[in-house]
Order: sequence, then structure tokens, then C-alpha cells
Amino acid sequence: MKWNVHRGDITELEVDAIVNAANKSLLGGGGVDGAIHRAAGPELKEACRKLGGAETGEAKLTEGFDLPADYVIHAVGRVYRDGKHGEAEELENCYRNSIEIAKEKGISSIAFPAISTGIYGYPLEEASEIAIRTVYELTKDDDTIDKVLFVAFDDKTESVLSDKLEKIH
Ligand code: AR6
Repeated sequence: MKWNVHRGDITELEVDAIVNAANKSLLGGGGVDGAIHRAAGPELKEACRKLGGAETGEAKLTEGFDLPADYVIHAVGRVYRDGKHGEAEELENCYRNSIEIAKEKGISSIAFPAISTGIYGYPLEEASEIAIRTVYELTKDDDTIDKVLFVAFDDKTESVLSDKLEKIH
């Protein structure tokens, strides 16, 4: 199966690329962003400095440095307000732009965290639906990307992502 939910720490995954739930500065932060920067080492921050930040929904690529993954795709998630301020479209853009970079780079395996569902406060059900639907649509007819992991760091995320994935195909 090309798409799977994986329970665990994204920084430990031996995939071509892991996606980071970054902020606009791209210079690190808390949550999965902090974990990725700690595991990748200080060279990641140096590489990120050269990127000059990114807009909400945008994604930019660096190497993985000390991570087992070759690359990190830094995607800027959307802070959730009330769902009526274009949140869904901007969260979708995170996934869309990350997949686009992966295709350009010839990446065959990629892992996503549940972008925006932590510090950024996006409701888990809605965010998971967007994640699974967007990535599935953009990879189902693609031959380069042959493994996609949706990474869950807790029970609830694992169960919601699994439920959404089961329903899509
Ligand atoms: N591996 C996989 N998933 C993780 C890990 C990990 N090591 N650590 C946390 N998660 P969050 P956001 C999960 O808050 O909501 C940062 O400060 C976490 O349980 O990391 O997009 C950035 O710099 C949750 O399910 O990201 C931004 O300022 C998911 O990752 C802001 O937080 C996302 O939670 C972005 O907030």
C-alpha cells in the first residue's frame, strides 16, 4: 500500500523526505519543528536562514543533515481561527506545495506530520481530511512517489488519520 498511517516520531524515519510543520520564519520553533531541528543539528538552521522565510501554505526544501531522511520540506501551516478565513485552502496548499517539491526532486518516499493540528490549533478531523484527500489525489497517478506516510504522534491523531485513509480508497 502506497499510503500508510505511521505512529511515531517523524525524525526517526528513513524516508527520502520528511515534511516539517514550520512557521513563516523557517528558523525553528516548538512541536515537530523543534524536534526536527534538534535531530538534524545546527546545520539545518544555517540552511534555513538562506531560505529567507516563506508564506503560509508555501514549502521550501533543505537537506536533512543529521536526520536519517535525505531532505526536509518545510511547509508553513495555517493558524486556525474559525474556518471562515481561507484556512482550508491554505492548509491544502501546504500539502500541494510539498508534493510538488517532492515530484520535482524525484523523491520516492515522503512522511507528513499532522500539519497545523498542534500549536496552530486546526481541528484534527478537518485537518486530517484535507491532508489525506489532497495527498491522495496528487499521488494516486504518480509513479515517482511510491510511499507516503501520515505520521501520528498520539492516539487520537492515529485513529482519525486511519479512519480518513480507510474511507478514501
Ligand atoms: N514527530 C511527529 N509528529 C510530531 C512530533 C514528532 N517528533 N512532535 C510533534 N508532533 P505542531 P503546528 C505532532 O504543534 O500545529 C512550531 O512552533 C503534534 O503532536 O508541531 O503546525 C512551529 O514553528 C501534532 O500532531 O505544529 C510553528 O510556529 C503535529 O505534529 C507552529 O509550531 C503538529 O503539531 C506550527 O504549529
